[in-house]
Amino acid sequence: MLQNLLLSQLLLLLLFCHLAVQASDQHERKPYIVYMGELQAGTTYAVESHHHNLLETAIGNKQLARQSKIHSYGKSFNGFVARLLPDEAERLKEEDGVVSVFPNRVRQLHTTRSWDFLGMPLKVKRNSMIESHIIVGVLDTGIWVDCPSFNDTGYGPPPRRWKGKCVTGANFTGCNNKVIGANYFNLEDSNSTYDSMSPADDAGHGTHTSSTAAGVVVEGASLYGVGKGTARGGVPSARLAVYKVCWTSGCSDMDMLAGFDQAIADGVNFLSVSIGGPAQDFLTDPIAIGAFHAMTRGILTSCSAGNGGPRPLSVENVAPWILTVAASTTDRQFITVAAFGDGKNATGMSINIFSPKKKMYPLTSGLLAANLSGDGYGSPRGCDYGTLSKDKVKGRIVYCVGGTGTQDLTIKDLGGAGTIVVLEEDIDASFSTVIPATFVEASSVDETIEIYINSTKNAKAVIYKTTTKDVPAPFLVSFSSRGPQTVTPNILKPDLAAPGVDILAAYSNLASFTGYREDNRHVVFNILSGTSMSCPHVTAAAAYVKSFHPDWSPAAIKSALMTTATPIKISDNFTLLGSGSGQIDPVKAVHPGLIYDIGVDSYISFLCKEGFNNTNIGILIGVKNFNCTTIKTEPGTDGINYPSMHIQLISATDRISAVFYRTVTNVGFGSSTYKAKVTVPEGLSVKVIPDTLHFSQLHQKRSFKVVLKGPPILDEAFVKFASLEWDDSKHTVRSPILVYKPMPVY
Ligand SMILES: *[C@@H]1O[C@H](CO)[C@@H](O)[C@H](O)[C@H]1NC(C)=O
Ligand SMILES: *[C@@H]1O[C@H](CO)[C@@H](O)[C@H](O)[C@H]1NC(C)=O
Ligand SMILES: *[C@@H]1O[C@H](CO)[C@@H](O)[C@H](O)[C@H]1NC(C)=O
Ligand SMILES: *[C@@H]1O[C@H](CO)[C@@H](O)[C@H](O)[C@H]1NC(C)=O
Ligand SMILES: *[C@@H]1O[C@H](CO)[C@@H](O)[C@H](O)[C@H]1NC(C)=O
Ligand SMILES: *[C@@H]1O[C@H](CO)[C@@H](O)[C@H](O)[C@H]1NC(C)=O
Ligand SMILES: *[C@@H]1O[C@H](CO)[C@@H](O)[C@H](O)[C@H]1NC(C)=O
Ligand SMILES: *[C@@H]1O[C@H](CO)[C@@H](O)[C@H](O)[C@H]1NC(C)=O
Ligand SMILES: CC(=O)N[C@H]1CO[C@H](CO)[C@@H](O)[C@@H]1O
Repeated sequence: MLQNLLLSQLLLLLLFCHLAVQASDQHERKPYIVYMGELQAGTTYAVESHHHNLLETAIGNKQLARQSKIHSYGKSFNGFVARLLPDEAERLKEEDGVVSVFPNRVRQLHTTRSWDFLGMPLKVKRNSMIESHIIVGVLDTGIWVDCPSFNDTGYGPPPRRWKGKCVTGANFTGCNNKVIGANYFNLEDSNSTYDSMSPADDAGHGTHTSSTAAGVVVEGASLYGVGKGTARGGVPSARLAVYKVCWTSGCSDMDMLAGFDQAIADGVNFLSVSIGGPAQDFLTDPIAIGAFHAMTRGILTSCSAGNGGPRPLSVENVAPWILTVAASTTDRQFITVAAFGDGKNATGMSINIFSPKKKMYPLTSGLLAANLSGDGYGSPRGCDYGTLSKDKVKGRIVYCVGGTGTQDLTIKDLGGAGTIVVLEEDIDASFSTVIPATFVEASSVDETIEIYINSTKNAKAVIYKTTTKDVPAPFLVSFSSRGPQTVTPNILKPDLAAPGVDILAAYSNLASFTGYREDNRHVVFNILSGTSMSCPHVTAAAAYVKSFHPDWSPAAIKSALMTTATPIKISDNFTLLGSGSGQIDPVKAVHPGLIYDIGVDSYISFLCKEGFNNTNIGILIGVKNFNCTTIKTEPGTDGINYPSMHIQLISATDRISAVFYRTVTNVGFGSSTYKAKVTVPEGLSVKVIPDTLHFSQLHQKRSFKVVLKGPPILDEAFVKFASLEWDDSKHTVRSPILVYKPMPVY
């Protein structure tokens, strides 16, 4: 209240002493996004002047209104960005045609063998002609075109449909027939010295994700000999269009929306977005908004689920029209062995490209190397920054217990020769280190190492270069974000999982190998982990499915990937809340048998049921006087025809009672009969009515319902999971069924 008063006073001042106040006032203004839904047909020319009029009304001054506007969207949806005071933003919310007004926020990136692991060998059956007409759009940090993964030898000109541009600039000289488009959006004009004002990839992230999706086949790729193999994207014939929306400062909402606006208009078929922020209401979430408009134009958007795991409630990018991707492990682990002077060994994880130059190095521990007059916070045992004494570390390998997991940087600073770090948590991904280093799980070492270090002035150790080891897979990796989601609780998110651990792919020559500025090593390929890496795998898998079924809707492709996925092994009660339908199987997804299709109208009726009002939905879809009561849902479905089934109980003592209405479309053989098979845990009843579906021809639809009943979930577990499989002996169409009981709040 007080703030409002103050602001309206400011506004009054503004009217009277215009010039004097303007400068400081402009400084107070922050960028807001004014989102205005679908473009009205035939009004494109008037969009900008309409934005100016709205701004003038809200700000009350024509000149200031013009100065305040940063950008008009209007290629694929309507809206603009302007510097506003909070009360001006409030006023704009009330204007006709405005869906939402929200402050610009900055989001973060969700930082090859993976394709063989997914059952897609190099010689997999392809529709290369059609594949080469598919354009994969990537919203990320840009691209480094001049690397082997984007060599366009043998590629014809871009598909005729392509309307995009190749914008050149700092460190970016042009595109080719592989990377057919490149653009960048930096609306706030953050002129950081670390950012190239062009589509050039200063960070390496965008080059990595782009090449994972659609890089060409490169033999003998490796990172300093580690992880040697053939690097390739999932759809090597497809084209790439990159939209740089992430900068040193992060990825801002307004830049991302500009990327979506452009990419949709340019004619991409898929969008891959390895970026996220806290899940929020769809109408103020730029990724949900962008992906919605993409969906209405037949473009499927895949997004990373986030790296907030294993914490529950951490899943991001949860809109039902988005394909939300978790990260799973592959069957190859990068391990780094340390050997001690007493003959013992410890095996940890890291990507250590350094080969030892000596047989052994002097060894000490954080405790022994503590700087007693140090002023650093934290513990010397964990080798926390500022707690160690330089002269006791120099030239030595330091043994650290606990701490931040970034000890290699600290020890390098102090002139150390390496570090062996023991961590309490599960370690299931490897990260590049700036000096020889390995991260060991506490459970795999004992006190004898510390006793050895204490027992002699001549303690020694060596850290070997990283090697690979075959391991069982897939598992859900610990960092991958988990549900339950809170925005639309009855839709299971993430949708599925794909490899996101230790992925070898192309890298930018502008970025340092470890991403640290002090590091001046550059690599052509790099190994990265994150749901950022799993997202482009799914984008490519979707493009692969489309190359066999060019007419399928985004939801049909998504359904095919979900119902053919391999369930992830349940390792705890949150596995399903973190991996959805399971790990993608792209080859199987080409022949799903049945699909759960969802048309634009179904999404709209879903929004109606979720309580979005007629006015806002009308603007969103560009229909005047829209009324939810007029929208037809798929016959036989009530709500959204989602390929997974999920409810969250309101309270812990609720009985389980739910009905899911679904409709499947036959895309397998003309005449077929599918039988329902359910797997049910104790204390849950699942009835499928009818439990047999007869099809006499292709594209026929059949509806059924799934009735869930059960007593309250009284034990400690907060989930009950079942599954439904429609089986015609040639296809298995699988949906997870998950009931979640709210966790007790302590
Ligand atoms: C691209 O690939 C072709 C054929 O494999 C090769 O001859 C050429 O040297 C490559 N170009 C670059 C820039 O690597
Ligand atoms: C950004 O910085 C560069 C180099 O310092 C300068 O040439 C350019 O004009 C700056 N751009 C803006 C918009 O300030
Ligand atoms: C320790 O690891 C090194 C390198 O892998 C190996 O050569 C050595 O035999 C191992 N020693 C023991 C005791 O396992
Ligand atoms: C110990 O810490 C103090 C305070 O930060 C610092 O001045 C001193 O140089 C450190 N000593 C060594 C040997 O690193
Ligand atoms: C090793 O020595 C340090 C420093 O004196 C001591 O704090 C630690 O408890 C010792 N560790 C073992 C296992 O004896
Ligand atoms: C799920 O939680 C219950 C109760 O805490 C426990 O008994 C069960 O083992 C858990 N399931 C898994 C797979 O961890
Ligand atoms: C729809 O919701 C917006 C706010 O989200 C509100 O301003 C508007 O008055 C509502 N319209 C109707 C018809 O309820
Ligand atoms: C929507 O349609 C229903 C049924 O026709 C009608 O009762 C209701 O008043 C309409 N709502 C609006 C906002 O026009
Ligand atoms: C790798 C590379 O080409 N970097 C260039 C980027 O642009 C700066 C400034 O023009 C050059 O100094 C770098 O060599």
